[in-house]
Amino acid sequence: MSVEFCGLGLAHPIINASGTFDALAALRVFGPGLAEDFPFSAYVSKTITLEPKAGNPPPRLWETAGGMINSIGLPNRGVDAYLAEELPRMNFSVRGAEGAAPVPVITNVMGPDAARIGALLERCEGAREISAIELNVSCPNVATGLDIGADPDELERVLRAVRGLSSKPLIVKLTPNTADVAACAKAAERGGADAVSLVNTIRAMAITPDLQGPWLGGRTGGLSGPAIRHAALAQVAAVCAEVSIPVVGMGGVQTGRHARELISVGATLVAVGTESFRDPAAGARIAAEI
Ligand code: RRO
Repeated sequence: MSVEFCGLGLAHPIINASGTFDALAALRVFGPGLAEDFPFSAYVSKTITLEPKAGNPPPRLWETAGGMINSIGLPNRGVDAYLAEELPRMNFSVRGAEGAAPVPVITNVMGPDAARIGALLERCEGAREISAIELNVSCPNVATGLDIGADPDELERVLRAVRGLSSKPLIVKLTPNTADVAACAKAAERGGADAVSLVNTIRAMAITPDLQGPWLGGRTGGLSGPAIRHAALAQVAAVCAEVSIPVVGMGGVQTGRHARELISVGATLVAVGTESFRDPAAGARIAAEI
């Protein structure tokens, strides 16, 4: 079951999708038992930005057939508070069984341009608790307004500009909201990514019951859960066929069988997201089912 990923030795191939499992909240709610038997072999943080962000106005969630749409909008306290206050506690809370090494922490970051992404990487560089960086490129570019990760040329340019600023393994979290996700994955590889992860959520909208307009405060959001599993599988397979770096596959995984399907098309790791909202111990169950 153990797997080597970007130089990290992981106990099994199941990690969490960014933003779907809060290790500190889990410790508060479920007590030390969950921390001692952490469901994932590595812990991926919610996306962190350079400056604090309040997030989108409510409502932020819409439950739909076989999934949900979220429009959370990146609420976070900014990288400095994350490094000073959250990361040291997180490292403790995801510690494995008594005497075992802590589960590696992968910090997910996002910025609207190379300068701010570079600053995030520089800030994270000194934090020895961070084992790897996941760069979320589902972020509108300040210059073009298009998501950085949706345009292969722009993605490669940004990655080349920032890659040298971090010595940590760099995972690029690709967006599915693009014409050719495999072209974006290849651009990430050329730009210096050590791995890619996909899929993020698929852009979606919900309308209020009285048909007066969008339900979500952010107007649109991201669809996740079983509803997107087969779309995700197709994108993961397309990317695995084109890159030689490792791939983290995700999208609607609920069972060990679903995880094995992603592994069968070439994924090295599988991330569990929406299912953890239904069952916070889903990661451990899915790892056991594999
Ligand atoms: O915070 C969010 O609303 C959010 C982010 Br940054 C993301 O990458 N994917 C998602 O579904 N929601």
